Amino acid sequence: MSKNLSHILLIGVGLFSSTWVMAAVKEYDLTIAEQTVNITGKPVERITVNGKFVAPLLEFEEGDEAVIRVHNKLKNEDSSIHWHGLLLPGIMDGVPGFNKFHGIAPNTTYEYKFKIRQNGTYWYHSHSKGQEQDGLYGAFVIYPKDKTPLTAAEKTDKDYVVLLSDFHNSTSDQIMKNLKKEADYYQNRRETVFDVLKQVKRDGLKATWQDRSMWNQMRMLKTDMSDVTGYTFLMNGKTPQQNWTGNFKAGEKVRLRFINASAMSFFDVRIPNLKMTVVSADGQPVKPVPVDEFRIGTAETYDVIVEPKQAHYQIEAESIDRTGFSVGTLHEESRPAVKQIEMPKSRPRSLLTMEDMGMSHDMSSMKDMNHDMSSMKGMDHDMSSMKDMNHDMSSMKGMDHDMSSMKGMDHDMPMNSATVKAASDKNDNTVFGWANASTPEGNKALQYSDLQSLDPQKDTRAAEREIEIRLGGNMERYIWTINGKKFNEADPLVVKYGERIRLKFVNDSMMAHPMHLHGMFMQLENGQDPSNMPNKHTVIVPPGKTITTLLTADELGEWAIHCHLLYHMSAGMMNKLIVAQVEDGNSTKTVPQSQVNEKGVNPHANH
Ligand SMILES: [Cu+2]
Repeated sequence: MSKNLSHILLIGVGLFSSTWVMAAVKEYDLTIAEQTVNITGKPVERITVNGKFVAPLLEFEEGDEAVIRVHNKLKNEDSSIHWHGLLLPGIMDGVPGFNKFHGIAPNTTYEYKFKIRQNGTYWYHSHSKGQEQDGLYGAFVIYPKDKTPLTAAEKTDKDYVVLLSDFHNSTSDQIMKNLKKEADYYQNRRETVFDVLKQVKRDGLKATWQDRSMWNQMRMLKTDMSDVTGYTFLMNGKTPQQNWTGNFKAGEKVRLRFINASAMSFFDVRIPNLKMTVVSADGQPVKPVPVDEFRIGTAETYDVIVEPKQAHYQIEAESIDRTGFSVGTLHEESRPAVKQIEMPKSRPRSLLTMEDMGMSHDMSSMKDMNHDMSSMKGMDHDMSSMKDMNHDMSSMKGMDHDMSSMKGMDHDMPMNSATVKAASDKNDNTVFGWANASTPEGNKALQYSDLQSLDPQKDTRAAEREIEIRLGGNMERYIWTINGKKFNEADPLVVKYGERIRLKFVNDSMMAHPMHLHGMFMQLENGQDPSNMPNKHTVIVPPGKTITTLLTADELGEWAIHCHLLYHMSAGMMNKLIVAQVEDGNSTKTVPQSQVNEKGVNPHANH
C-alpha cells in the first residue's frame, strides 16, 4: 500500500474516532545497530538502540497515541520489538510469525502505532533469536494521564526505573550452541562434599543417598537454580563497580520501578535498612504491601515506594543461583557521594529437594528409610505419574538396583556422625528448596498471595473451561516443551472471543519457569477473592508446582504464550494462543475489520 493511501485511511479513521483525534501523539525513532561495547573490560560486539547499551527509556502518558519507528541497521538479521505487557492490536505486538507480522528486515523501517490504553511500568525487547540477551531491551513507562498519581499514597517526589539485566561475554548464539551441546555446560557450581554432608545431617544417610541417586538418574543437578552462569548483573546498564545512583533530597518519597529485563535470571531484591512498599505488579496497581524484600522472576516488574532517611542505601538484587549481584545506590544529594559500592555478602544458595520435583507426598516416607526398605515397594507405582515429565525417565528402571546397593552403604561410605557434624558446622552455606530465599528471621518477603488488585476486577466470572499447560523438558538435547511439544510441533491453543478460561500451568520440570502471556492480563489465582486477584502478564511457576490464572479472552488476535527464560523459549517452550470470533459456524477471524483499517496491514516498510 502506498504511503498516501495509508495516510487517507488514517484520516478516515480519525473522523470516526474522536478520541484518536484528541490524543497527543508521542513519537520515537529507534535505530537498532551493532556496535562495540565494553561492559566487563573486554570489548565485544553487541546490539545498541540509538547508540545506547541498554536501550533508552521510552515514556508515555495514558491516552497517548504512540508512534514508534524502528529502523533495523543490523547487517544480516531481521529484528523486531515486542512491547512487554502492553494492550494493543496483534499486528503491533511485534512477534514474527504472529498476526501476519514478519519481522523487520535489515535496512528497513517498521512503524509501530497504537493507542496507550493503560499506565504503569513495562518494558520492550526483541522477539527475534537471542537479540534480547545481546542488548535489545529497555524500559517503557506509562504515567497516568497528566501524571496525576493514582492514589495520595502514590504521590512521590522522585521516580526511577531500576532495570535489572544479565550481561554475558558470550553472544546469545554461542550460549545456545553450548547448551545444545551439553545442557549442563554452565553448571559449574556443582555441589561440594559439604553440601552432601549437610543433607546427611538433615535427612540421614540413606535418604540422602536415595535423593542423590534419583537426581543423577534424571540427569538433573540439584543446583539447577539456573542453566546459564557467568553473567555480570547490571542495574540500568551499569555494573556494580559503575554504581548506578538515584539521588533524593532529605524527606523525599521515591518510586522505584523494578524491571527484570534479564534473559535468564531471577533476583532476590532488597535495600538493607529500608522498608519498601509494593504498589504495582507487572505494571498493574496493587494494594500497598510493605516488605523487606521480594523475588522477581524474569520479565516481571514491581513498583515500590520508599522513604529514605539515611545518607545512602544500596539497592541489592542477588541472582537466585547466588552467582552475583546487580547493585546500585540511593543517595541523599546534599551528602558526599559514595563512589564505590560495598559488594554484599552472598546468601546461601539453595539445593532443590524432592518437593521441588512435585514428590513431597510420595517421598516423605523415605526420610525414615534407614530401617524399612519395604516401603520402597510402592515406588514403581508412585513413579508412573512421573512419565509425563519428558525428562528421560527410562533410566529410572535402574533404581531398584541402586536401592539394593544401599543395604551395604553404612560400610561403603567412609564417614561417621562425628565427621558429618564437624564438616557441616564448618560450612553452613546451603539451604534447601527452590523457594528458600534465606530471608532473615523477622523480615517480610513478598509472596504472590499478598498481591491484591487496587481496583476491583471487572470480570469475576468463574472459568468456563480449563486449559492445561504442562511445562517439561528433555535435558539430553536441551529441549523445553509445552504439553510435550516444542513450539514448531505444537497446535495453537484456540479460545473464543469473550470466553473466560482457567490457565493451569503444571511444572513437571525441576526449574522455575516465568510464563508470559502477550496481549492480555491474567488474574492470578492466589487465594484472594476474584475481585481482588492481581493482574499479571508473567507468572512464576516454581519447580514441581502448579499455578493457575483466570483469563478473559477479550483481545482478538494471535498471542504468544511462552517461558520468558530466553533459551527455554528458543528451545521450544512457547505456543500460540488464538483469540477468535467464530463466524458462520466455522470460519474464524482474529482481526476485527476496524483494526485492519486502523492499524493493521500497513506498517509501511521504507526501503
Ligand atoms: Cu522456562
